[in-house]
Amino acid sequence: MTAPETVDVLVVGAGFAGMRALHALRGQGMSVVVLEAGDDVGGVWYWNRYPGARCDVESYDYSYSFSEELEQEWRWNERFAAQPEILRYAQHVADHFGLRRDIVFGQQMTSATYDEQAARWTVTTHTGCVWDAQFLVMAVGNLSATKAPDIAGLDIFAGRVFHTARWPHEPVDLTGLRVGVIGTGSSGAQLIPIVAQQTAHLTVFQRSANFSIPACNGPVSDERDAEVKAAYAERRAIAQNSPSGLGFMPDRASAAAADPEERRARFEQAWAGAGFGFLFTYHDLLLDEASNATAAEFCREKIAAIVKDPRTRELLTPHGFPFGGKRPSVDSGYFETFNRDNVMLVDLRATPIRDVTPTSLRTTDAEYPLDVLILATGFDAFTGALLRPDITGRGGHSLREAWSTGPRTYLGLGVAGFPNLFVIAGPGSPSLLSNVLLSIEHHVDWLAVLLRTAVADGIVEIEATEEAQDRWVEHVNRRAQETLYPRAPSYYMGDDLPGKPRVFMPYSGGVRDYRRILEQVERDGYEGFALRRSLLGETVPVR
Ligand code: N01
Repeated sequence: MTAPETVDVLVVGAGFAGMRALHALRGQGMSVVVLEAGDDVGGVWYWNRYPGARCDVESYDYSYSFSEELEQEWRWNERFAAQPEILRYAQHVADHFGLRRDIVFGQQMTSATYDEQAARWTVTTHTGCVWDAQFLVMAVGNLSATKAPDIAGLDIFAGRVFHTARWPHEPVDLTGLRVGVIGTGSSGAQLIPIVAQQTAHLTVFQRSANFSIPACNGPVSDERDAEVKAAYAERRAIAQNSPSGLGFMPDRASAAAADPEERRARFEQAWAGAGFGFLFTYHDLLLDEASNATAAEFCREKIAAIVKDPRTRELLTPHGFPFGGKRPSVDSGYFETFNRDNVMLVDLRATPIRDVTPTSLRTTDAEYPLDVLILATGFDAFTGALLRPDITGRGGHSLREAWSTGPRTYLGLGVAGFPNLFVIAGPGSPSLLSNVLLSIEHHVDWLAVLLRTAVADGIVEIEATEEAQDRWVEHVNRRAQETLYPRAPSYYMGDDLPGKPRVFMPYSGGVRDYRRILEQVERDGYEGFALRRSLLGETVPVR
């Protein structure tokens, strides 16, 4: 253990949230240090280097809005940027704003303990370094704690095993190899078409079929770049006022009530270029079962028109849950890949994985010889990165205890019993149901004002109240019940890990309504947070 380093704010994670928090809070005169487990900035874009990794949100929207200079000087090459370009952008931001000098790389936070007397956090890392901070900002991401399947024999496989979110930094040559991929979520759907072109043979092990929308990616022309940059502020305003933060404004029309021909034309148009916008062709696709069924059927017809082999087609066609209830993939040639002679689909529902041997993967009815096994099996979403470290709040209670029945937050930002701890884009906020970059910036801006106000008022402790948190959790659940999300097995509902509590994790009320709620909380003097001053060594309530 080294002597603690003292700072006003300790931020955990140097992804887009942590970098933005550092820039904003440092800019208002606070001392800030960021702890980052990796060797560079970028967060998920530092780790997810698998072939085909790419953003599903348009580059111009999946980028910071806080600096007009940055907006104007950065030139995106593709409509949907690939991982190397996004990582270069993160690195550019870090260099441009001198962020690296306050980021400590290669430090995995292992514990955080709140000292009630001092109203400060003590944070330790895996190397034994210690920080002492008044405020702890968890900028750890919702999809950062990787999940590997519990498969017997995985450790004795003689070939290489890769998780998509821990892909090696050096190039991986798959030429002429027999490759297996487990997992057909967004990561699998992006990786499979690329890997299929490189390998001798690809076996895809699918447990569940999912819906996927074509990305319609392409290069950004100089004209398009100039056009976006000339009206960037308007573009941002539209995004902020759209339910998803992506800029798509659904009208009030219902898909079920629409004329079938008009509806098909609208779906076709969105399919041919809107990417994620397809989800917003009608306002009620995720609210009304009959409306949802029209979009689901349209997607199934698209799969049927692409996939030639009848059995493969049937296996790839999702049934039994609403379209979009589970996050759809956005792909470039995913279904087409299954028409290739060197690609084979294995149905794990019918024949589950039995084990892995040094040279193969065995299901209950067959053995598949493999040289490489790729795990596209996803994450312990929303709560994994927050619950893996030991976080101990007031009264010695752990966050794991507090969230044993699912995450409970106030506004997705604060947690009762954990004063001076804030989560950026945490569970209970729009987070993964939004353009997360926009949601990150919104949270950081709001938090920066809260901390500035608090410090100016001599407030040393800020804590979400139990009552406010209960009300918020109830509100989050009520909004979720208005939607079709709870009807799908998904990581939104905690279905990503066996035994995880089945509760709805993000906020489905939309970024515009959520923004209004945060503005109101601020106007009401941070209603729902207990604010305390220090008096003769004791913290006393302000109200
Ligand atoms: O993870 P997933 P992901 N045996 O959880 C299967 C974001 N993202 O990494 O559905 C067999 O979606 C699992 O099967 P099932 C995006 O938000 C963004 O693909 O549980 N299979 C599923 O098929 C995305 O939603 C971009 O039955 C097992 C797959 O593995 C999120 O990350 C790009 C299994 C996991 O799918 C996560 O995507 C990529 C087991 N034991 C990802 N365990 C962008 O463009 C799991 N599976 C920004």
